[in-house]
Amino acid sequence: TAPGRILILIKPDAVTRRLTGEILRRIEAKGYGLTALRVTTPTPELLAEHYAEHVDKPFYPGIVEYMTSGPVVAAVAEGQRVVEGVRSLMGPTDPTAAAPGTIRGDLGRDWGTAVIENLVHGSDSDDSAEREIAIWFPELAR
Ligand code: YYY
Ligand code: MG
Repeated sequence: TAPGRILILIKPDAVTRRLTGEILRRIEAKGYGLTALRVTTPTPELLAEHYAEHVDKPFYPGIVEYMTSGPVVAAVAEGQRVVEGVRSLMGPTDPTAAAPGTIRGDLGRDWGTAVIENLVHGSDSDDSAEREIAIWFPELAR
């Protein structure tokens, strides 16, 4: 079957901590290929689209503050079952609870901030991936 695609964001905490290479290394080492890569500081408007499912949540203002605090690295990776594979590599949302061996579990912790700083975003389904790729890389929209 055709390879899948996923939108990955290396969030500002990870970029600031110089973990971009380490995170991309893990994704590449598992065998996925990068097909797009860009450094950008997102606008609140772009974030409202990206986080449409969260805009009404109490932690949303914290998301905007966090995600506009510095540059993010946006990437598209592809491969068979890449959404499942990258989500597994990332680990669950809370880095304190994420298992060792995962990106969030190995590299993240609770810093006492209002929003969970967890280093990385990965689309949670094939449909989410296509929606998010169209937001961050309009030239790659299908
Ligand atoms: O997909 P994932 O990043 O693991 O979590 P989501 O439920 O999509 O939430 C997106 C983002 O929002 C999460 O990475 C941190 C933040 N967040 C939070 O700060 N507090 C929560 N209770 C839930 C999510
Ligand atoms: Mg999510």
